[in-house]
Amino acid sequence: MTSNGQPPSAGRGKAAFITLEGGEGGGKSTQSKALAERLRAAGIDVLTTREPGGSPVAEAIREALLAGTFKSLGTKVEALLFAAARIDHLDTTIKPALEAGTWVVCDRFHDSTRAYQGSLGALDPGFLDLLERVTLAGIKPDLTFILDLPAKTGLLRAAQRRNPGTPPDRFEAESLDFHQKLRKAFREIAANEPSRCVIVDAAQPADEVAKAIWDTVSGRFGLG
Ligand code: Z5A
Repeated sequence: MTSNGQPPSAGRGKAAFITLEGGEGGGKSTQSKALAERLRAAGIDVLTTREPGGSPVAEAIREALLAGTFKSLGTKVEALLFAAARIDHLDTTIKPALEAGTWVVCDRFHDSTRAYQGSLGALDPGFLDLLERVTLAGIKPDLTFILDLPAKTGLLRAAQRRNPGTPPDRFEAESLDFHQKLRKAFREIAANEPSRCVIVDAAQPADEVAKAIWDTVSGRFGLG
């Protein structure tokens, strides 16, 4: 329930909130764009956005987080900063869009905090639950795709895409063991919330991943 006692989707009309999640190089940006194109072709107004970021303040927090500015303060502080960025993103971008009837497709959202900061810092699940409740205040995605692939494949894709001479960012630079734990954490999130989360095999060619996503979206929301 939301703070005003309404169910989470009350007052949003038919606009859906869809998130894409998973480890590095899973193809979230590629698929977010492809899904938005399919939705627009079906006559649906859609906004694509991302986390961390999606609003001017949240983009500023993103830059510092990915540069590793706060790494020395520990995972709990980083989790709070991801949450601060998310609150602004929700207030200034996501909620207004949904209220105006615009669908929202978001590249990463709250599951990334649970998976990354949970795996990185072994944060107390009670702390993560509380942080999530305070941050989301009742707004949860209607549907989440977990783009699943072996950690090595994802890291290789991320490295190939990076400009020569650019170092990996704060999270890409973590160990292979961390990225394998991350994959497990996302799979556990999907297993715990099967009605919201759908695992997609992201090792397939990009158009097959896009087809699997579209088949689910069109079936779930009754699009032709
Ligand atoms: N983070 C966190 O710790 N806590 C949080 O709460 C949140 C985030 C919200 C954001 O980085 C970082 O913040 C992220 C987690 C952390 N960790 N890192 N690093 P980001 O936004 O810069 O990066 P990302 O979200 O991890 O995305 P990505 O690695 O940039 O990849 P992607 O969006 O999933 O994939 P892509 O850009 O669409 O594709 C990557 C490359 O693979 C590209 O060259 C594509 O052409 C190629 N590609 C895509 N699909 C395919 C297929 N199917 N086959 C072959 N090649 C493909």
